[in-house]
Formats: sequence, structure tokens, C-alpha cells
Amino acid sequence: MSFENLLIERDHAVAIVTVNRPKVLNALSTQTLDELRRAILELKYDESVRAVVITGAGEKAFVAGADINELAVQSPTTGREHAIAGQQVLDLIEHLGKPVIAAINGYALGGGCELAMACTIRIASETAKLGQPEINLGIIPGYAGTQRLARLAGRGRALELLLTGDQITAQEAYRLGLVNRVVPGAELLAHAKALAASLAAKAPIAIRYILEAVHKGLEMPFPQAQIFEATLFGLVASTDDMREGTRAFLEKRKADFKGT
Ligand code: CO8
Repeated sequence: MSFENLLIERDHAVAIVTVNRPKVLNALSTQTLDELRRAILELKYDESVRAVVITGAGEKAFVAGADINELAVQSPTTGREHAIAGQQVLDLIEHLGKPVIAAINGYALGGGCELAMACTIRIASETAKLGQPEINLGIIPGYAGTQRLARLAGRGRALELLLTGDQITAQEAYRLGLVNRVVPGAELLAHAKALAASLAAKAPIAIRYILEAVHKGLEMPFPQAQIFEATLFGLVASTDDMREGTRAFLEKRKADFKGT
């Protein structure tokens, strides 16, 4: 895979995707979003990849939002198309079936915060700043930020962030439940990679079903979600990894999961 605006590296079963437009604080142009879509699809079908880390190039930013140069000249129809295309890319990330860790190394604003929210787990550096500043541009989030922020941080907090457009610190984001962990900047990538590697060593089918049970189940009425969970539970009971995991426990050894 080679891209103009993304760097893709591999560290065993972990793929690291770096949005690489540091001169514009890694803003998501249409091309960058399309590259992200193609990269994520490749990683989805690459069985040797079991977890993904997404981060931004340079010291300053994870992703400072959609590219405002493009937003400034959009029309109602291209704006709608652009929003739908972005939503689809973020949906692909959310439904990758493998854990995706956002390593938030600086500004995660607008589309950047939305990208982070589509990831499974968010780890922020102590100096990161998060927010949805669209209101200050006279627009609203378009990559499902109104929806994911309200689901992650709650309706009241989401409304405050969306309406004020304020940037918040990593610690404040942690307090709101918007990020899972805050670590020193120098340790961020190593921390994200280590977490990704530990998730990559777990049973891939069980990981996939947990992701599906949470993401799809939360959109269902509770009794239906329970049946959905029970069905997925039944399916994992058919896997070699279930036999390996339970046997390894009883034999007091580390399980070796194969993804079958
Ligand atoms: N798009 C394009 N260029 C950007 C962006 C961006 N989002 N953010 C920063 N840049 C550029 C700057 O223009 C500047 O370029 P140049 O060097 O040529 O002047 C360069 O990056 C460095 O930025 P600054 O000089 O501004 O750096 P500062 O340290 O002074 O400030 C900030 C950093 C606070 C992050 C500031 O750059 C900023 O406020 N950026 C914009 C943040 C923002 O508003 N993001 C939301 C964008 S809207 C959005 O994401 C909507 C998503 C949904 C779209 C739906 C489909 C249509």
C-alpha cells in the first residue's frame, strides 16, 4: 500500500496508520479521506493484521479537522456528498472487526475528533486538545460527531462542546469519558502500540463479536440486543479458540489463539 497522505507501517500483527499532512496539521482532504478508506479496507481483509493504531504526523496535531480550504468552496450537494463519504469511512473504522486505537498526539478537532471517536479506544498525550469547533466556522459536524459525541460523553456535555466549539484539554476529555487514557507525549505511540499488541494476541473472533455486540447491540432494543449477544456467544462456542482458551486455563498455560 502506498499513499500520498498516509504512512502505513507494520509491527507484527499491529498496523500503524499515520495521517501525514503536517503542514496543514493533518487536515482531512477528500483525497486523504479516500486514502484512509482504501487503507482501512486493505487492513480489514489482511488476516495478519489484528489491531490498528491511527495517529497524526508531526508534533502538533492528530488531525485538525476536515480541510477548510475544501469546505470554503463546497456547495450544498458536494457538502452532502463529502459528509456522507466521511461518515462511511468512519463507519468502516468503527466496524473494522479489529480494535483501532487512536493515539491522539495533539489537536483532534472537528473531523479529527470525529475520527478519534470512531476508533475503539482513544489514548491522548497530555498536551492534546480536543473539540468540535465547527460552530465557529458557521457549520456543524458532518462525520457523525453530533451522534458519537452524545453517545460517548452524554447529551448535555456533547451539546456544550458542540455549541461552544471550545477546545478541551486531554485531562478534561478523560474526565468526560471522551478519551480512555492520558499519557506523556513521549510515551504515547509506544503505549498505543503495546495496547494494540496485547489486543492482537487475544482471540480474534471473540474480539470481533465483542465489537459487534457493543456497536450493533447499543442500537437495538435491550431484549433484542440480549438475544444478539447470546447468538454471538453461541457462535464463539464453536471456535477452536474457545477450546484453546478454556483448555489453556485448565492446563495453567498461556493460550495461543489462531483466529479459527
Ligand atoms: N484545514 C486546512 N488547513 C488547516 C486546518 C484545517 N482544518 N487546520 C490548520 N490548518 C493549517 C493552517 O491554515 C496553517 O496553514 P498556513 O501555515 O498555510 O497558514 C497551518 O495548518 C498551521 O495552522 P495554524 O497556523 O493555524 O496553527 P496554530 O498553532 O496557530 O493553530 C489550530 C492551531 C488551533 C488547530 C488552528 O490551526 C485551527 O483552529 N485549525 C482549524 C480547526 C478547525 O476548525 N477544525 C474543524 C474543521 S471543520 C470540520 O472538521 C468538519 C468535519 C465535517 C465535514 C463534513 C463534510 C463537509
